[in-house]
Amino acid sequence: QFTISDEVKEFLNSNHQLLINGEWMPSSSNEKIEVFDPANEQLLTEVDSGNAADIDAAVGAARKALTGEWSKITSHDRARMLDRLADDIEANFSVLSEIEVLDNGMPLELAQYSIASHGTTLLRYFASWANKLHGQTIPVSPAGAINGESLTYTRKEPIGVVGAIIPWNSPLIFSILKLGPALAAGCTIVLKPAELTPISALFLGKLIQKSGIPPGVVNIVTGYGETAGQALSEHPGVDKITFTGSTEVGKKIVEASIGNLKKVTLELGGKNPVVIFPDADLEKAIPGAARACFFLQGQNCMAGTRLFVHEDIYQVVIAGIKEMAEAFTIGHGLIPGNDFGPLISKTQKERVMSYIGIGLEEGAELLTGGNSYGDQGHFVQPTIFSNVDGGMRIAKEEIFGPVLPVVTYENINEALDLINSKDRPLGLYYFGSNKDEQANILNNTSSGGVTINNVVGHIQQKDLPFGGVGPSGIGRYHSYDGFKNFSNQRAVFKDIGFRFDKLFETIRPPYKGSIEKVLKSLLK
Ligand code: TAP
Repeated sequence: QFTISDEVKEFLNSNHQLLINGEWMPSSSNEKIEVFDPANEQLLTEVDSGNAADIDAAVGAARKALTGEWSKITSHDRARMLDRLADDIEANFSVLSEIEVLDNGMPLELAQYSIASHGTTLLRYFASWANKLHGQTIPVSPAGAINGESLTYTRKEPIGVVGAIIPWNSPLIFSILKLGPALAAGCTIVLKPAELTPISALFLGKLIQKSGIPPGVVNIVTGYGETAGQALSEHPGVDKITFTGSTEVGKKIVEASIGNLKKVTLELGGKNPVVIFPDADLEKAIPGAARACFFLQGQNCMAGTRLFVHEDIYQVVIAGIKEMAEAFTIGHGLIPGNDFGPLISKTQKERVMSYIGIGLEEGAELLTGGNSYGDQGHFVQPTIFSNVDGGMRIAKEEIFGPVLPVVTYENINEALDLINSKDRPLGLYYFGSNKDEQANILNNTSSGGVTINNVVGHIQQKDLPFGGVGPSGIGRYHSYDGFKNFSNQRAVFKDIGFRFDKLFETIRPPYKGSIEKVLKSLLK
C-alpha cells in the first residue's frame, strides 16, 4: 500500500560498511546486523557490525585528523562546511525522511517536521557558533609586578576526539545533533548509531564526504552497544563521550570513561509529569497532554507519561484525551494519513504490553486502548489508564511507549507530592494560569526544563539549554551551553616582569623569612 522511491531502494540495496578515515570499509569481524522495518517486520537491509578493532581504527583516524588538515581549517570554513552539509540534507530531504520512516517507524510528516524544524535548524545554529569561540582577556596582577596588570587571555580549544552514541527513537536528528556542536568547535568524532536504526547515519556519511569536511573528521561505526559502544566509551584515545539513551547505559558509560577521565555529557530517560490545574485553558491542555504522551508513540525522552489532573476538571480532561487517542490513525508511516506508528521492536512491544498488564493487575481502569494492533509490525494502541494511584508502577516507571496513566489530585500540595514522588525528570509540563501556583511549582520541584501551557517545549528551542538533572542526565545540549562543552578553556599567562621588593611588600611579616629563600631561587 505504499511505495519506496527508487533512490531509497538503491541505497537500501547497497553495501553498508563503516566510514573510517573518509573511506567505506568492511568491519573486521565481517559480521552483519539485519535491519527491519518495525511497521511490517520486513528486512530492509544489513549493515556491518563494527567491533573494538574497528572502533580503534576509527578513533585513530579521528585523532590523526584532529591535529592534521582539520586543525588548519579556519573556523569560518568549518561554519561554511556545516552549512553546506545542512544544504545537502535539505536537498535530500525526501530521501532522508523516507529512510527515517522505514528505519524507525515514525509517520512521514513527523520525520519531515523533525528534519526541518530540528535537524538542519540546529546544524545551522551550531555552524553560526563556529567562528565565535571567543576566549577572555583577563587583567591579572601577579605579586611584585612592576608594569601594572598583565592582560592575560584564555583560548577555547577543541576538546579533542568525541565519541557519540545515539538511540533509535529519532536516529537522524540525533546524528545531526551530535555532529553539529562537535564539528563547529573543531573536534573530530566517531559516531555509533543504534543497532536497530543505523541507516540514516550511513546516508549522512555520504553527504559528509561531499561537504568538504576532511577524511577522518567524521567516522561512523555501526555495531552493537555492548561491543562497539562499550569499546568507544572505554577507548583511551577518546576525550569526550556525548550520549543519548537510557539511564542504565548512561551509568555504564560513566564507568567506562573513568580510565582516562573522559568528559561525559548524558541525556537520559525519565518519567516526565504533566500537571493540569483547574484554571488551565483546556483547549490547549487536553491536546497538549495527549501529544506529550503519544508523540513518537511515547518513545521519546521528553514524553509526558504521568498526567496529574485536578479533580474538578478530571472528567472533562480524560474524556478529551480519550477522544484524541482514539482519533489517531495507526499504520505504516509511509501511508498518507497515518499518524501513529509502531514501536521500534518486538522487545519494546512486549515491554509495553507487560506494563499494560501490570496496570490492570494494579487495579487501574483501562479507559481506551490496551491492545496490540494489526497482524504485523510492533503496533500498540494509544492506551489510557484512569483511576490511577500515584504509587502504582505504571505511574512511576518509564514505559517508553504509548501508555498514559492519569492521576487526580485535590490541591497544589498533593500535586507537588505527586511530581516529587519520582526522581528528577528531564521535563515538566504545566498547564494553568495562576502565577502564584506557577511560582510554587517552579520553586518546589526540580527537572531539566519546564514548559508552561505548551508541549512543544524547551526541547525544540535551539537557543535554550536542554538536558537533565540527577538521573535524567549530565550536562546540556543545544544552545551556547551545548556548544561550549566541546571546548577546553586554556589560560595563557605572559610574564610582565616583577621585583622582589614589590613582591615582598605583599607578603605578611610572619611568612617573609621562611619563603624568601625559596622564592628567590624559583624566580631568579
Ligand atoms: P540504550 O539502550 O541506552 O541505547 C542507547 C545507545 O547506547 C545505543 O546506541 C546502544 O547501542 C548503546 N549502548 C548500549 N549498551 C551500551 C554500552 N554498554 N556501552 C555503550 N553504548 C551502549 O537506549 P535505547 O534503548 O536506545 O533508548 C531507550 C532509552 O533511552 C529510554 O530510557 C529513554 O528515556 C532514553 N532516551 C533518552 C533520550 C534523551 S534525549 N534523554 C532520547 C532517547 C531515548 P545498541 O542499541 O546498538 O545496542
